[in-house]
This record gives sequence, C-alpha cells and structure tokens, in this order.
Amino acid sequence: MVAFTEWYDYGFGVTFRIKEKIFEEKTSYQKIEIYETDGSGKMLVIDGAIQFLEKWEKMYHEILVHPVLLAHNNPKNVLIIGGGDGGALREVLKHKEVESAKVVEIDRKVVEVVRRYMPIDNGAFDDPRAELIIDDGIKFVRESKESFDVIIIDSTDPEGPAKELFNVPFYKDCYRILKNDGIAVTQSGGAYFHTKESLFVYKNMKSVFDRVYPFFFTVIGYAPSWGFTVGTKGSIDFLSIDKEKGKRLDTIYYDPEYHERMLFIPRELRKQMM
Ligand code: AG3
Repeated sequence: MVAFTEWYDYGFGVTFRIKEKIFEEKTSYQKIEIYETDGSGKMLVIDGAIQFLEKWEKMYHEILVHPVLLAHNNPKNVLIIGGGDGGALREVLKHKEVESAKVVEIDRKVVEVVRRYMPIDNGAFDDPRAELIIDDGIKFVRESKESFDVIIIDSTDPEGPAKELFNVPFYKDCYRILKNDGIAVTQSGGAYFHTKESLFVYKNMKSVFDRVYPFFFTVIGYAPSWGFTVGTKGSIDFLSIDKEKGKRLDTIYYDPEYHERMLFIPRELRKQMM
C-alpha cells in the first residue's frame, strides 16, 4: 500500500497509508487532491498540505469555532473566510443565536469536490441561515459595508492564495468590520513547526486587535500541537467563556473544560512572544 506524507522541517512528516487517489486537479488557485486513506476516511490535500481527514476533522473545526462563539455573549452574524468545505459552518450553526453565517471561499472547486466526495458540511450549506459567496476573502473584507460579531479565518497556510490573510492590512479590515464587541480567530501554524508563522500572526494581530490570545490543540492530520490565534475588539474577554452553554453543545472533542489548558503557550514560543 502506498502512503502520503506531508513534510515539515527537521525531517518530520505526517503520514497516512493510502488506498487510492480519488481526485486531483490544479485550479487557478491551487492543487487539490483527495485520497482514500486506510482507516481515517477521505483526506483533502491542498498544495501538498493536509487540510482534513473525515475521521479527524472535528478536532479542528470544533476547536476553531466553539471557543470564540462561547466568548461572545450574542453571536448573531458570523463571517467565515475560507472554509469552503463547510466544516466550520456546520459547527457555527450549532449555536442557536446565530442568525446569519456567510462563507467566503475563493476556490469554487473546493466547495464542489468536498461536497461530492466528502460532504462534511452535513447539510449546513442548505440551512437558511447560511450563505456561500465565491470571492476573494481579502477583497470581501476590504469592501464589506456589513459588520459581524465573529470572524473565523479557516484558510490554508500562509503560502499561495492565503498569504495575505495573515498580514496587517487584512487584520485591519477585519477589525473595521467587527462590531463592538467582536471577536476573530485564525488557524496559525504549529507550536513546534511553522513557528515563524505563529509568531508572525501573533505580532500582526497584536498590532491591530485590542487583545490577542494564542491557543493550541492536538489535531490529528497536522503537526503537533496546532495553533489558533484570537483577536478581540471591545470588551470581550476570551479568558471567560459561557461554560454552561459550552457543555450543552453537541461535540465530539471539544468541551469547555479544555479552555484554560488550550491557552497555555508552549515554553519556547512563549519566550519569543514576550
Ligand atoms: N485549514 C488548514 C489548516 C492548516 C493545515 N496546515 C498544514 N497541514 N500544513 C483547514 C481547512 C479545513 N476547513
């Protein structure tokens, strides 16, 4: 049986045994591949980087979404940048207060092939509260006249089409279109791998948002342990979330008991963030 490996620095790789390649296409933005793995379901790979596996994607999407939605006391309008697979949208719609959730995905092909081969949105795109917009997230945020309670940046890594989603001008636009109070989160590289990215995101977000909080969680499919960074506007305190509400969520991996532990920054990174 063959294997697929995503290589990181230091000769470290994340490998899955593969039964077959199901799909491959180069779009004008990126190369999309889908594999059938030996036991973890189908796997989406973009430009050589593992995006998710059917068996494990909830580890990522639950942790990307629920902490910020629980930190906001009334998240009515949510914007998702990227996230064309619908995994983040599915989790957002579990929150009853959400009245509208827009997904702004640059690459229509991602939406099409994920829905066809690995429909993790689980019907979320058909929810009347959901809207899919095929557009460049940078442009959308720059031109938006709307404002949002929560912005979730569910992108690929800061190379290729997602690069500008990690830079100050984009964060400034996000800050502008956040309501007061508002909260944003992005995936931001690993604690031990891609640390340059983690530090870069931290620094950039700190120069724009009122408060910035990095947090970490194990996500099978990515290097251990994966990082997320939160930026707040106004009086939101990410250290305090609605735990009672969090306990009632229908989730597999996430529960609010993780909150304090997720916020602990691995030592090497912490030293560099000071
Ligand atoms: N977003 C990408 C997570 C980072 C993956 N990076 C990597 N494997 N080097 C996931 C998209 C799922 N909605």
